[in-house]
Amino acid sequence: MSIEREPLVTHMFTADPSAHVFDGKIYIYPSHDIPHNGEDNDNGDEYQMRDYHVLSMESLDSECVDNGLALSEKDVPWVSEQMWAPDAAYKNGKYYLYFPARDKEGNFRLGVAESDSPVGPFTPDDNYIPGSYSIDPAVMVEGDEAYIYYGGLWGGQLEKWQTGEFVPDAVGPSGDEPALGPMFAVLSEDMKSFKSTPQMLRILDENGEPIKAGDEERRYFEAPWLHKYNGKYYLSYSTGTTHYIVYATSDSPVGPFTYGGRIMEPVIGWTTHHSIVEIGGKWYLFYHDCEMSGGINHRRTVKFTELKYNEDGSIVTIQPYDHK
Ligand code: FUB
Repeated sequence: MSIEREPLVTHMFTADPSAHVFDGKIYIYPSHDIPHNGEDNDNGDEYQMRDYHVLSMESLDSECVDNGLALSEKDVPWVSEQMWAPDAAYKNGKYYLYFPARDKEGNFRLGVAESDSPVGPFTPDDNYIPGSYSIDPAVMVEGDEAYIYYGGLWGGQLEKWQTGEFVPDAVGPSGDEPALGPMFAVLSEDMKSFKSTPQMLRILDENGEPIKAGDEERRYFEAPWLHKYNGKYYLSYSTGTTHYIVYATSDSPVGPFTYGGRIMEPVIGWTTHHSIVEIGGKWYLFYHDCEMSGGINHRRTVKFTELKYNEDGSIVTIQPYDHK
């Protein structure tokens, strides 16, 4: 029986799934949502995660296994709280877990941890990646290079770093001003620092103009993901306030990207966050929603569904509940 569009695990709440195929097996790196009765706010204070568990599947028809504790907040010296959406990468014979969390000053930073196994346990570096800030790291390894993409608005603090320094009361652009984009850097050979100065990716509209901050149906909010299909780079992300997963394409992993369309309509719950991966010659979207918790924003559940392309490379929009 297919578990497509069903919760991958039900014994804990999981979100923000970054899926990969390592050595022929499927691994999913999710956030681990913790149930509590606190209020939701625009700062994301309800997302109180403290550790990571890696999920794995032999195939998309098989049981999804929770491989236990992979990394805990208490083992990372620089972290104060809120271990948000992670990603993982394989390079140099090692597995690397990238994760955002608040440092001791309350600023989100990106950390890295290493393991010989894709399911951990992971050993973290003592400090965050120098020069990193904000949330939602996504790493793409291509040949000898590894690229990291990251950044999210509001609770993710991206708009507070526009000067390169943290400005607590800074607000993002609005109206016709160009929207902020995700940040991007090349990773060092050891995968633990930035080799290039981080830059903001540009996302353009059909006329080659930057997507505007007021264009909330298309502008970047959080949750970047990069994948390559038929020689093109696809940057996909969440639009946040309008709750879409959308994409933009480029001939280069560093852009500029041109807006392409919508991948998924809103799911139950405020956030939407995904990854895209090829498994056995087909493409899949891993995502989360709050259906299992009856719509509680910080009690999310990871699912997957097939993602299809049209002949021209555009992506067919997914209606998350049209199978019900
Ligand atoms: O899980 C906490 C935050 O919610 C993530 O970092 C965002 O992408 C959103 O899914």
